[in-house]
Amino acid sequence: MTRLAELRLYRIDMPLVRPFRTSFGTQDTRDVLLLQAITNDGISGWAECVAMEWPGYSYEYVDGAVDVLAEHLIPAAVADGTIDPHVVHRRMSRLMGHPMAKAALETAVLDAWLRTEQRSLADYLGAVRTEVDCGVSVGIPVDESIDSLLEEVSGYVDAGYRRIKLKIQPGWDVQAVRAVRETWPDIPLQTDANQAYTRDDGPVLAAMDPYDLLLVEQPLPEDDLLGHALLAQQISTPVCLDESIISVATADTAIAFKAASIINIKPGRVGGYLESREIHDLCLERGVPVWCGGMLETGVGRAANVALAALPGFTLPGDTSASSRYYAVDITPPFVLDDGRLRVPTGPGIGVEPVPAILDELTTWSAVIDVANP
Ligand code: OSB
Ligand code: MG
Repeated sequence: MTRLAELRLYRIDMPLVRPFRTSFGTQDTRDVLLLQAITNDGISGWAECVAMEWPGYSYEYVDGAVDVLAEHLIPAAVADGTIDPHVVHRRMSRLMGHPMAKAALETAVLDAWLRTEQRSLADYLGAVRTEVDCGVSVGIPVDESIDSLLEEVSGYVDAGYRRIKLKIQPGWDVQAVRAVRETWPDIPLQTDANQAYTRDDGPVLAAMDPYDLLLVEQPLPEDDLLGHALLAQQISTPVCLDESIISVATADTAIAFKAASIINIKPGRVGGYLESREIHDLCLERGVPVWCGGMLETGVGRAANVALAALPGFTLPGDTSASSRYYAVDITPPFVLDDGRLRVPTGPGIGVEPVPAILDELTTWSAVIDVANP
């Protein structure tokens, strides 16, 4: 019987092609935690933990993810060597929080299991597309100039991206949106505030209504569902939630109380691809459009996200950009945009793996954890 023999953790340092500034901070590099789940017959499952270096987007962060994985999640979920991702999911659900760490462990096991079964993640999740429409998330220019913004957006429009998302915050909002809309009257456009506004900011958010935005993402703090519902009554731009949606239950609540009419599904934020699929199914049933968010993933996380984005309810372009949007050198063969789309991997599991020499060169720390003592 196939069982898990060993888990390897790697931390890699990935320089971004340009700094990424949001309302919660600026990043120049991505400190990525990778998991490799190795079976007794030498098959490797791979996953990327999307926690960032510091708790700016959510409370999780890389050091914390390493700790909770090594001390709690791995011992609780895979000590007997199971490679059944549903068993791993159920066992981890008895521990609170830490969805990004849980998602990484579940996905590494899921990938190993699917490779053993010779089945692709896209097929397993229920993909209906062979390629997905791609958008791009544009940070706040470090020099806060509209010229820099237009230059960056221009590069993405030329590259073929099918939707532009502008990061906004108080002081960097209406002007930026107006400039991009006036330069590209027809491009699908949306904004993401990462919780930077308050319940009193209805007027400034309404000031962006004339620019034909697909949605505004997470304007208010993550715990303020009522605030989002009240805001949705004050603006005509649809409200989309990212940080607030951490589970099927929160998605159901947000929809029922009209706090969101569109949902960004990020597997790390909700604890994995199994939970992501359930949120997708619920939203499809409720007629709520979803799209696949991103966390500046390497090719490992990107491959799995692209598979998820191929499900039928993902009707809006995702933050599933090409490798070159983020990194000069990706750790997998690069994802390349073709007519504004990325191809869904078809190989077993997530369909890609790190190039050993590149992984080796970028690794700053690694650990081996024996998981099964038969
Ligand atoms: O809020 O969607 C977000 C990146 C890091 C953390 C949070 C977010 C983002 C992005 C970039 O917007 C998405 C991507 O291109 O990966
Ligand atoms: Mg977001």
